[in-house]
Amino acid sequence: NEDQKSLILKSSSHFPPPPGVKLSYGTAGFRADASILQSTVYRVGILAALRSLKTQCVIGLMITASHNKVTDNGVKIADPSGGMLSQDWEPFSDQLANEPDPQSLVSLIEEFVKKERIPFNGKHPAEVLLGRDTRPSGESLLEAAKQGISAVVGAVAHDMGILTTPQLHWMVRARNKGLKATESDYFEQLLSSFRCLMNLIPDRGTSNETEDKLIVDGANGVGGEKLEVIKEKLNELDIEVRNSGKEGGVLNEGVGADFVQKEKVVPHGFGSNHAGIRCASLDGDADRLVYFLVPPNNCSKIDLVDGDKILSLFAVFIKEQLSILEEDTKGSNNYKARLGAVQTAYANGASTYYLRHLGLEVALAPTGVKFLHEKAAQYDIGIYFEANGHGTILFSERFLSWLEDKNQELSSTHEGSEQKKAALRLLAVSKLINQAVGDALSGLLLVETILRHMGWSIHQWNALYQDLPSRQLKVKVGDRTAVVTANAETVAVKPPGIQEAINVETAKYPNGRSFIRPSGTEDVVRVYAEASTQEAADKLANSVAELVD
Ligand code: NG1
Ligand code: ZN
Repeated sequence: NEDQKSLILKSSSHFPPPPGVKLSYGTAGFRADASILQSTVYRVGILAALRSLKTQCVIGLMITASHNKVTDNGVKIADPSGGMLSQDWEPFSDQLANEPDPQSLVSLIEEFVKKERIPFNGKHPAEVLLGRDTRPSGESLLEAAKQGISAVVGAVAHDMGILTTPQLHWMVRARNKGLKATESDYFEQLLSSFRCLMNLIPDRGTSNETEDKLIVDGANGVGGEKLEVIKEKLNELDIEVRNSGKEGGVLNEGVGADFVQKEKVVPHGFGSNHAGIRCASLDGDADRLVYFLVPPNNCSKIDLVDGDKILSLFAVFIKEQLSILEEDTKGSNNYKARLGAVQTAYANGASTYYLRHLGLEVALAPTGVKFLHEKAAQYDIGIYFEANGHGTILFSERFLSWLEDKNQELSSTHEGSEQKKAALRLLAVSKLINQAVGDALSGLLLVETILRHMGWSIHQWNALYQDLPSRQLKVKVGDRTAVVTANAETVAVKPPGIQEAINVETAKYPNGRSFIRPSGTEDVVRVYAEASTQEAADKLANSVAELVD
């Protein structure tokens, strides 16, 4: 109506879009230098309110640029389930961000509201939960988001403060399920399911090889800060947080999961005297987690224990619990659960081989967690991870309700049995692991309990399989959209002829594999290569990069 139109006209005039910049809702929302994002974030505020009206649910708006540099920032939406914004709204998001003036903005919104039949007088007014990471630009961008939300008549914004990305997604999910959804509820759920798993660890006498101490690199961001909070309540673990941001280090600069995974060197703030100690690294908004260890007598190179290996550890543990449950063939209520893994083309070939050998179905999805999440949701238990450490485990409603019943049944007949313990463990995992999105803090607690359950050191975990040597490069190009891929990004269909040329290079190396794809978050084309030796992987990556250039 007219009031609504004039409200948007008036408030949007305070947020003119930066001239000559075209933004797009990529793999992880909008990202750019923070100085040009005011208008975008304001408009995403409007978008979030509209999305809330459309779905008649609570929506999340997170201000973060994750692992990117501290002067960047970004904004993304969490849908009612806690997952990423539905892909069919992405084109509208792009248009919304790029409309040149208030008048055209209003027309675009008007048209979209009509087309989507967005109810302006539905039962629930729009409600948006806001979160941001520790970036200094976050505060004023949050203000812009609030202005955008209040440009929609009746919309309410709740500022949830400085949060990890997965905390905000968790809160949105919990709110829409009618559950308690504060930060302390989040911590409470993590801690109680963690304790439950710790209490169910088999007594293995002296054969527990898990090293006592864990050192965590907080990327000088929000994850380190939050870990300091739960650490106080985790008497069972000896965790030391480095790069918590309090020591004055810069967010993501020479630290964090992205740096550690790509460069394969010790993060800043870690001396060379950590040989043999179990270490982990979070990214800037704590949705990625990698582990690593520093080999003795080696300058700064690390042995990386990446997302693929976290996936493998989770798979081994879950498979073990499912097998125990399946041994109970006398029970009345049996169910053969489908356990699957989802990876991207970046997954190390050795990990895919290992998982298939373990008996899992392994599916491939394009880069971007929204694609992996969607595929993983098709299994009873679907584990997905990007090699960079973003991933989680999804449990289907159907499987969980079977498991609850089974657990009840076992209580009366098999209290204290191995089957009962396996059921309790799986239920605890489903509560500990974030069902909305990859979460470094909950992932870390699960890794820690599984290592103790197995009695494994990080060396034993790392030895599940040996990574093929790999190399990642990025090539700056005039127009990254010139590269178009198919088959979960394993094949480049454009520019013409390039795939054939990649094949020729790849065939020169034993166990060679290589692919290219346009980044969804940076203006580059990424090159990945793997082969039997590091030298061969490097050479292959370089020659493919030359083809792109
Ligand atoms: P792009 O820039 O599209 O490669 C990167 C990561 C993704 C994902 C997003 C979002 C790699 C190769 N790519 O995407 O996996 O994490 O950022 O943060 O690591
Ligand atoms: Zn992140």
